[in-house]
Amino acid sequence: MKIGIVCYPTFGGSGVLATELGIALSDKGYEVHFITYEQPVRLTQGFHPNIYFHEVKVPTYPLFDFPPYETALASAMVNVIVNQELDLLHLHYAIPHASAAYFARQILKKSGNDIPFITTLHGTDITLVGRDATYEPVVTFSINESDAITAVSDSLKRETLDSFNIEKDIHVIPNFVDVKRFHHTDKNHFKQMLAPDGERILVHVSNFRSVKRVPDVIKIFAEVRKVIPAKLLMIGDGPERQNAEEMARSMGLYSDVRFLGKQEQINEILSISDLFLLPSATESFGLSALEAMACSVPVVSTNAGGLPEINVDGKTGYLSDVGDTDAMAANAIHILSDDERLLHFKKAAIAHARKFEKQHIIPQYEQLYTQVIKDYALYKRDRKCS
Ligand code: GMT
Repeated sequence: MKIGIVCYPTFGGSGVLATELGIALSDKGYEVHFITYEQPVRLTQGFHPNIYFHEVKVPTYPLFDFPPYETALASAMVNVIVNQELDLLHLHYAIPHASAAYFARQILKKSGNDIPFITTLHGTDITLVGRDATYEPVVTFSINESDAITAVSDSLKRETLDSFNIEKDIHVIPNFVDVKRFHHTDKNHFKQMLAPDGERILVHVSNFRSVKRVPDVIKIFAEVRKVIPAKLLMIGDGPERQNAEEMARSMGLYSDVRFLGKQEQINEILSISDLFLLPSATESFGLSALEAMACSVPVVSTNAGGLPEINVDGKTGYLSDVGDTDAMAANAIHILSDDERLLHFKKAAIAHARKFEKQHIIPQYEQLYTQVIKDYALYKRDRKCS
């Protein structure tokens, strides 16, 4: 089977998941073609003989204030589908991937080269961006035109059905983690460098957008540090980073907070961490929290969106209302203040993360691909006959 994957190539969870899916499929022998404007971040590690990357180039012209990416993407889809004889397109993030795929398919129908497409909804394409009246009609239309729709959590499925007029079933296929890569490894020398006096290490990983409520991470850490010797590692970059750095400085915490920026070997950093903080305003799933749990790191998070589906309150960590930094700090202190309790949470985190191992989830995508391709072949046959 030849599959085209369209995603955002950046550090965001949807691009990460799409890339991990492509790698997993290629390991199983599928031919995978990524179509996007840059090499996806996680594709830079190692060579994968079954993976092809097709860069979408958007020529600029003095007339364009906004170069038309969607048009360039639809054209790239047409070319790759025809030249590589793809069987299926899998789009991650509705905007503008699903509408570009619809356009590409309309073009290909003229020559009979059209193929089915599946749209996977990841969160902000529904919860923040897609609902905006600027995009809503196109998002609703192109989701409905998809041959199958998947959402990464039950919560996101509910939210999509509540906010859009969706005429099809939405399959929930949760995100997954590659435990061969994300597992606890002994990096004690590294831990000693960052926490020389045995301080607890708290960690936050995100793209530092306002939805992540990064200032809450600093507030929680400030409370924890009053009670427990601790260090905080801030991984990633984005619009809220500078504000968070200033906050840490003005609160006198800077010597205990390290802003490490974008990192590729996140599993090594997670391996030396004791607690993951994710105080997001909304989170369809929280892939970063799942990767932390797979490395044996408990999670203190909000109860927003799909987070309760991965972080089990009182077992793998704790859930609190959005903005309740006092409760999140108290929960963090509870977990970190006792060695035995911490170990208990760590073990529960890893056990729960294993339920989301990639070998349990990838077959769900394979099954859906097979069904969609079969149904589309029947539809094309009927179209030809009529
Ligand atoms: O969280 C972000 O800002 C990035 C965003 C994305 O679209 O890349 O992540 C979304 O998709 C991830 C993968 O499915 C989920 O784990 C994240 O929870 C989700 N983010 C939000 O819902 C805010």
